[in-house]
Amino acid sequence: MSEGGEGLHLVWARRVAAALADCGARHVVLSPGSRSTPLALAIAEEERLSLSVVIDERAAGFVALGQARVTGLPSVLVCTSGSAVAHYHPAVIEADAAGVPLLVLSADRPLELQSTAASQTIDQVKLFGSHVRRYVDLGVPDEPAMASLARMIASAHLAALGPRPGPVHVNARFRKPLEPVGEGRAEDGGRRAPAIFLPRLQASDDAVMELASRVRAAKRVVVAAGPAWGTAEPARARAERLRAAARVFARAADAVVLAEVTSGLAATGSDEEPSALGALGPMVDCLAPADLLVQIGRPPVASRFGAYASRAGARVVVVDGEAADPDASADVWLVGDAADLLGRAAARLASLGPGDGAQGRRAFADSARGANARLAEAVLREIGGGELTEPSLAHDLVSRLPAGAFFLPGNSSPVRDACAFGSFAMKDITVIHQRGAAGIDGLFAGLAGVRHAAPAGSPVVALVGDVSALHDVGSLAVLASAPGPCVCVVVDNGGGRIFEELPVARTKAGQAHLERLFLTPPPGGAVGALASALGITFGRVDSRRAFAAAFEAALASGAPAIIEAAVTAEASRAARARLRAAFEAGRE
Ligand SMILES: Cc1ncc(C[n+]2csc(CCOP(=O)(O)OP(=O)(O)O)c2C)c(N)n1
Ligand SMILES: [Mg+2]
Repeated sequence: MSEGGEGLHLVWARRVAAALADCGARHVVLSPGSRSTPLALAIAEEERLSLSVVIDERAAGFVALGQARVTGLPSVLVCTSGSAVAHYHPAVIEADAAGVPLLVLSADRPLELQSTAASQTIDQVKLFGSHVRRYVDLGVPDEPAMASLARMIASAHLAALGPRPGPVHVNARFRKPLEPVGEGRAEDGGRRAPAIFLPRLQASDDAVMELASRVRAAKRVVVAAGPAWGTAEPARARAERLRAAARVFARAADAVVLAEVTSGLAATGSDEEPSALGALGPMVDCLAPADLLVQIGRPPVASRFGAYASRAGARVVVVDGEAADPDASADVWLVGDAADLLGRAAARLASLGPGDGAQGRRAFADSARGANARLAEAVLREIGGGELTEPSLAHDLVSRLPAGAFFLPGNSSPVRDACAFGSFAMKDITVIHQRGAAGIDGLFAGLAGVRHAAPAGSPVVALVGDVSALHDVGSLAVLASAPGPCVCVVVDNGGGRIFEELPVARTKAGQAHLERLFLTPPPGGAVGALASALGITFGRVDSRRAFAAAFEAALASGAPAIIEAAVTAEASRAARARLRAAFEAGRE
């Protein structure tokens, strides 16, 4: 028998591919290599798996993240042995922190080649340390183990899905020859992977009662929704479920729902809304402290949220990811799916009656509705005019998103601006964010991944900073081949302007070194030249009108496009100051 057994590698790899598909995996992102040959061939043959090929494993990792964020299913990453695997690490870290399912399937050498100076051979065992939910070593293909192979894959897939979704590392070893030998002659004595039915993390009746009782006694109830956790459920369905439950709860509790864009909960705040659905950041400056603050999702992005939360009478954190309580100020952790908990608490409130605080809550909700309307008006007024600034850009972009679109606000200022100035314009859109580890990395790749997994007719749009764009130029080739309407708006504001807001920028040393050490303004024209070279439509705009025209044209083109929006830091600063003053004036 040859080193690998005749045909055994391919039969083994086919069993892996079939098991992945049986478990429900849909997307595979493969980076080329030799050691992964059996896996590559088997996956290409498996018709139930949709395969993308991405050369750079770092980009591939973020493509898979984008896909998984849309589908709620682990996307599968396949690569060769050696440093290739390590390039997945940033995406694995983000998946871990955000709770996004991901399955890394790395090819490896057999154990006897470890520490022998064999080429492309490194120690891949538990390479991602505590950042993965589980490490599984499949060993080398082996006929007696074939019967257990599908089960091993199913267990890994299950660990990626829950109880808390996240990354899993499966290491698959192969001996040479890697190419098919005597194809198909080895017996596939394997079994199919089991079908998996997942539970939903349900809060206990005690937790539901605790929330309902606290609401009944409170006079000012606020639900603050920060970035949504990753999920083993399609992003759109999950957001709809949460939105519906929050509405029912808000109506039953007369609660004020402060939802930032990243929560998936933000909505129009129209008259039909029974609750005051408002932009979290500006609103916290307008509201009296809550008696009862219920936080769902991750800690909100708005920097002023912490101060508002610290004044709350009681703070309840709904734990359906990690216990999101970084400043250790929560009084209660209610563990369970947020939508389930809010929906059941609303039903409990209906049966118990509104309690002593009902009148106060109604008055508070009315005043919040008024404040929200005034803030929305202030945004429209102060953002007005033709000047393209960071606030007007974020607002215009969110307003122009077609219903059904997927939107990715990049980290640093874009996500903050989208939350502060875009929340007033939210419609039926699905927001995908990268707030797990809040990296500025992989945003072009993530956008391409969302494009792969989103329905063909749904436009996909991102807003990213200029430094973030330069950080991920390696992924432009991936973006270039993304199928369908896919628009990335890059904010050219002369570098990482968020650093100007940090205390260091107000120190003498910080000022002396601000540009070189922090702002790092990217070379003008670089992203445009690279994008054009790769066949991505590129345009640069410097007014609101030009942005509107370029954006509509890019959406209509049905192909990947980058729009560079030139804004000056001064004009954006002035716009922010005007808006802040208007918000102050809008307080009661
Ligand atoms: C991978 C990674 N590296 C570095 C950082 C630190 N960082 C945070 S914001 C930022 C600058 C971002 O600049 P840009 O994308 O232009 O956004 P702006 O601040 O101008 O809104 C950097 C380098 C990070 N968050 N992630
Ligand atoms: Mg910038």
